Amino acid sequence: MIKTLEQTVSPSLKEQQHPLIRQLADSIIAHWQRYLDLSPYELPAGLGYVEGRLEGEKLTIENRCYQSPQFRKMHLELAKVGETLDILHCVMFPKPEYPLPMFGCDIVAGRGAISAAIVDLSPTNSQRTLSQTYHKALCALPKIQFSQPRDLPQWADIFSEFCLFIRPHTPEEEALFLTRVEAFLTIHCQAAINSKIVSSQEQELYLAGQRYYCTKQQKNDKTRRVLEKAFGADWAEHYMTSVLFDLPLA
Ligand code: BLA
Repeated sequence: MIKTLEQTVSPSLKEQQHPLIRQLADSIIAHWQRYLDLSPYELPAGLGYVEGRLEGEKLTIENRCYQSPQFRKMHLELAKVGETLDILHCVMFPKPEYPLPMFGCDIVAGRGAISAAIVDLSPTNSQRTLSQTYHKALCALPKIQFSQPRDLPQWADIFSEFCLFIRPHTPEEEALFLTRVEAFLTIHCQAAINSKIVSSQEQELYLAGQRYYCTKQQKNDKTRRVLEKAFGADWAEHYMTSVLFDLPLA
């Protein structure tokens, strides 16, 4: 069964999420509102708020989506699988006119504890490197050690050297992760509003970089399996390619 409602449904899901997910969701929106000139972004019909249940537990998905002069799409998604899994997913897709990396963040909490927390500013240029501006700003952040770093899976060659992928072990580590995501967001929003349009030739390369990023993210079987269990394989494929990681049109 798949039920769809308007995107304007009250943000009730957030109240039921793991505290770090709640805080991060509020903080992401606050950063976007503070730095960027937001307008609404229409997701494909019926995909703003979704509930599904095929086998096992109910999956509820709530999406918020915006655009700005620099970003084609800024997507924040909260998902809940029964009482077992809370998920935050966020991606900022730059307009290919601007030489900007992809901001991506994912938090997965199972039965109260966070198993995966990842954030990155992932390069989209043809060398797959971050610009000087980003490099300098990210290098200047205080070094932090987390007790349980995690290894990236095989498909994940899209991430930068600054990618943080951990299992936060204590409330202190959760707070440090939140602070680091906020630093990435601030650096990214400030760089975006100062960035200049590139030549149409370069735009093609940045577009290709975004396509590569999305193609790789679509290979995340852990995300796909959660969606397939609740909605079936066809729906999961449609959702991964048209909402989570849609490829911008040429
Ligand atoms: C991992 N993502 C996961 C896991 C689940 C999901 C269940 C496994 C958790 C674990 O290994 O502890 C599920 N994530 C979802 C679902 C959605 C989602 C259902 O976003 C959306 C509805 N994933 C992203 C983004 C990044 C990302 C933007 O969506 C990175 C910027 C990364 N998620 C990511 C990575 C893993 C993961 C690297 C680990 C995958 C692995 O270890 O194989």
